[in-house]
Amino acid sequence: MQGKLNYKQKLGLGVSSISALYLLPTVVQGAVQSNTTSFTVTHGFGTDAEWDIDGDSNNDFFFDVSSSSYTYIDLIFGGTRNGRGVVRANADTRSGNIRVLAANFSVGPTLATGYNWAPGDRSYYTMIYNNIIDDHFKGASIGANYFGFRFDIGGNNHYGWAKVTLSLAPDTVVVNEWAYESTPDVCIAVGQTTGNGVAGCNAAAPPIAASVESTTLLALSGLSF
Ligand SMILES: [Ca+2]
Ligand SMILES: [Ca+2]
Repeated sequence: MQGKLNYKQKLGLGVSSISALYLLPTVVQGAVQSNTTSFTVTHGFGTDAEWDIDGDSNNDFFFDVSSSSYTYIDLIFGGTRNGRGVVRANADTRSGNIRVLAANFSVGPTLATGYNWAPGDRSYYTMIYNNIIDDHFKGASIGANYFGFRFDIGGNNHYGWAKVTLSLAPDTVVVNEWAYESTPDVCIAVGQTTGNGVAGCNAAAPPIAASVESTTLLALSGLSF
């Protein structure tokens, strides 16, 4: 009797253990976390909006809408918020630039050649200004645009992407969806909503590498012969 009970207990433990194993890759090792809870920021209605990317009640970015007669919608990070930057191109020399990214662009600690992290060196990053898409939002157009971001969780950088849809008059930014890697310092591909990111993916091989001459890659990797 005691043995049967133990056996059942063991069976129970076995099932629990198997369930735990299935959960482990998500909980312990981390994975891409996606969110499709869209929200709308529109000028004319005074709709400032905080953006808590990971839902930990610590705000990460902030969409600031002007309350004056001229219109703007700015993305703000840093300060008391946990946002730590957005991806821009090296060619974007103006402070406060954001660069629209193509699908599968790899967002991580290091970026593809020609890109860098826009630090919190400016208090605001303008997306729309007075019924035009602002020159700071490089490559953006009316409709859907993707950008890369990083933010802090517990003292570590996490990487992600967001899809925003822009429209004008009334100036509007709809944050359609976003995703981030729950493991610090792990890359995520723009548009990726499931699976695991790849640690060190950018340092090893940025997505654009396939079109780069191998000799260039060797040079970029610092190898010499
Ligand atoms: Ca947060
Ligand atoms: Ca405001």
